[in-house]
Amino acid sequence: MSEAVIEKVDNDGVVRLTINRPKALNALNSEVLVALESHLTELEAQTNLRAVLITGAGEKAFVAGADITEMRDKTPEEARAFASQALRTIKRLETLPVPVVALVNGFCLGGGCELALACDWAVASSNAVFGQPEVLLGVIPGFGGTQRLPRRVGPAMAIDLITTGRKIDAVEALRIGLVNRVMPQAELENYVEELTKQLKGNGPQSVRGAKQAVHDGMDQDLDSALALETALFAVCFAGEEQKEGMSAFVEKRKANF
Ligand code: DAK
Repeated sequence: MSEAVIEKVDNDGVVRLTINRPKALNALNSEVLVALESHLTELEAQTNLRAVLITGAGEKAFVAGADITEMRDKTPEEARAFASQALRTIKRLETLPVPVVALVNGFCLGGGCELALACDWAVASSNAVFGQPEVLLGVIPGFGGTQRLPRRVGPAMAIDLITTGRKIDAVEALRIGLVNRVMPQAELENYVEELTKQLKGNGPQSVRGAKQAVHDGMDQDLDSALALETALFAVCFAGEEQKEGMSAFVEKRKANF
């Protein structure tokens, strides 16, 4: 049997998904997108889920884009179906109820950058390279880049990157707010382990509620978003987590969530 295009490892509720096409620099083809969506369907139903990590196999690339070989001969209708599959999969990743962390361990181009943009965190190795080079191929970004990139880095920088197709290094990606952290490749795994430990130490329902408030609020006007925050804040007081967290503070001990 051939190797899985997505490898899944579950470490006590922290699930790591690895896109496993290193010979093609983990380019996203239909097989990868369908397999990824199927894993996400399982994860949506997983009650002990605490965080999801997504990365690319090998040391060279996170994801070097949508698969150009597969796309080359598509008709407009086939291209639309391909983009719809990708948009649906990426949206499901974005709306998982727990933090999603992209471990960007190398090239992060086109559809790869669009995948990282749907994650809550992007942690990059210092050799990572980012870009939306679609215009060099005679197309525009088709996996959400024209919409999520300006929301992340602002419209001026998004237009710059999308219309030139220029590649940027990890330091520039950090400066423009495309990624949260940059570090040497050898330190990436340790950092992410610490990050997930920190996330796991916090109240799981609070972390989910905080993610929901940020994500859902971003699509609303400020007053509606603040009302949403109030509602989600109040819900915290209906559960055990808030009792434990605040009691632990008063009793000068570490909370046990
Ligand atoms: N697709 C398919 N294969 C890829 C690939 C990709 N995106 N990127 C790399 N590969 C393959 C290479 O063809 C090569 O395969 P072999 O020749 O060994 O069989 C292997 O990976 C290693 O790559 P290189 O030999 O090129 O490695 P280098 O270190 O020399 O260069 C590179 C690395 C990342 C600079 C280079 O591979 C590169 O420029 N790759 C393409 C990057 C790119 O342009 N990405 C954006 C793709 S377009 C849509 C609209 C738009 C889109 C999608 C849908 N709709 C409306 C439907 C567009 C999305 C994109 O992401």
